[in-house]
Amino acid sequence: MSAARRRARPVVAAPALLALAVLVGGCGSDTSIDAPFAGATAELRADNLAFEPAELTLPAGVPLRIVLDNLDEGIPHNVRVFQGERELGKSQIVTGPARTEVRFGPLAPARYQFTCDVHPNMIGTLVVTP
Ligand SMILES: [Cu+2]
Repeated sequence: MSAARRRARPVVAAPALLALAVLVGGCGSDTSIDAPFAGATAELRADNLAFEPAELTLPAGVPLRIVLDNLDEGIPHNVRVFQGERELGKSQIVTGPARTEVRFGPLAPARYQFTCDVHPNMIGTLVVTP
């Protein structure tokens, strides 16, 4: 009886370990840029400690994505999208040259902001149009 219980334990534990491995793998990788995306994408560069362009335009009512191309060699950047105090999404911090992305939305037409968590002086405006 007790032997059967002991054998049963790993069977119970295995799915939990597998789920954990998938979770950790998903957080650590940044392969989602190449994954299919049904929505609108804006391309953004981090160049010489500034966002280029400083203003992005995306449409309302669809899933949104900003792909950040960090051109600053050896310098970490990311992009975080927010409206007032509300964070709408943020990418991983990547050290250039490297790319990352943030997916968020859909959003209502308005002006939103984006920044870099490493360099709060890097700021930009996202205009979501009707
Ligand atoms: Cu930065």
